[in-house]
Amino acid sequence: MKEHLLVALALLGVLIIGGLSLVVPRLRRRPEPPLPETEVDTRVEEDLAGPPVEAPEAELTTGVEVEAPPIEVPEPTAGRLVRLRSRLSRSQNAFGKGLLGLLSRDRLDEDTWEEIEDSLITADVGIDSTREIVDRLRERTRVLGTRDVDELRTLLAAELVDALDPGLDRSLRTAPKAGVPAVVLVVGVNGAGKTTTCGKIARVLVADGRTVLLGAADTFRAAAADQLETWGGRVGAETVRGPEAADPASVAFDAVKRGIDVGVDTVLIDTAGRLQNKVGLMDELGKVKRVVEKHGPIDETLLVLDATTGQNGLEQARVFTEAVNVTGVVLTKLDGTAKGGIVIAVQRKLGIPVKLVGLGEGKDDLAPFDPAQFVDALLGTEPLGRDA
Ligand SMILES: Nc1nc2c(ncn2[C@@H]2O[C@H](COP(=O)(O)OP(=O)(O)OP(=O)(O)O)[C@@H](O)[C@H]2O)c(=O)[nH]1
Ligand SMILES: [Mg+2]
Repeated sequence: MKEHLLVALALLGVLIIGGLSLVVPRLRRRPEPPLPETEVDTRVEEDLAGPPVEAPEAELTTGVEVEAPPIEVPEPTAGRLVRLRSRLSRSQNAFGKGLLGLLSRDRLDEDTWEEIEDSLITADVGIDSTREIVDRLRERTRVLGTRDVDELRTLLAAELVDALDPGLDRSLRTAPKAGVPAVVLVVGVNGAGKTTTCGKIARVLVADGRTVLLGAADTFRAAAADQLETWGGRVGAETVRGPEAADPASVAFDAVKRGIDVGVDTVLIDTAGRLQNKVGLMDELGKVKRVVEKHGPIDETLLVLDATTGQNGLEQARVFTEAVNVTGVVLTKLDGTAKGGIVIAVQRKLGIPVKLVGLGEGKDDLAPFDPAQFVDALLGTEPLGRDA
């Protein structure tokens, strides 16, 4: 009986140990499931974070601050308009020569004044501005009894400079305020030269010792962000971009946020110029503006206009001024048109100062606009002893 009891106890012991050996590992493994869960969570976050915008802080900061050897040092901006003068006068030569030829005629009769008017209109000065300029020139010529061709040229130059409103503030608001970067929004129709202009402005700022960040808010065209990044890369400026077809407003928002975080002086935002329709484009720009302004006001909104599109460009421009608060005009491709008078028409019609002019496809072919130097170049005359 006793033996039976011992055997039963032994069997019970084996059963208990066997049972425990099955249960304990499960109990031990129980804390494990959270691990794989955490791993999965992390991966999901990484997937969402996707774009390079979210790359580690240290790496990107380095990209902005350290000047690696291949980074270019753009040329200073002082005197650029003078340097690029030959470009301008090459395309304007006929215009300047024609005008001066007319002024040097023996008799300044009605026909001659009409011809002067015609050549100004042909140069895209616009009908209203042309009338004003010619009327005032006629009046001054009559009052002063001027016959000397040099004096006439000087009078004409003075009228053209006046028509360009030399008192307007043409400075670019690109300086940071209280440690917050200035934000510059660049808008315009497709092909006007927005991306190129963003790149050239970045170079100007870097040449002046500023730090710049570029925002690729043209998500309409896949190559647009690459194009901008190439410009930025040359001068060591970081480009914030979103995934393809991302919301432009959110890319612009991220760019400004990044600019604030890394402490650059200026954030330049490139936008798309083409959408399925004009209303869509304007809505999009309006949204970009509103969203960016969550960080604070936009300091400068530059409208890029292609000078070769002439008076048509003016109509397009008006639409932009209704969607965003344009503070300055960049007139590009002045090297490729004999219609430099468009500068006068643009300012007159839009009431917005032309701040910069594009004079070529080269990296530094962008100059601050100066009415007097511009008129000298337009007339193909020598600068009147002004500083570069
Ligand atoms: N000759 C000349 N060409 C220029 C000037 N500015 C820009 N371009 C050229 O114009 C073309 C269009 O320039 P982009 O900067 O790509 O124009 P965009 O407005 O960004 O165009 P989208 O992105 O398509 O809306 C390029 O081939 C530029 O090199 C200029 O001042 N002179
Ligand atoms: Mg572009």
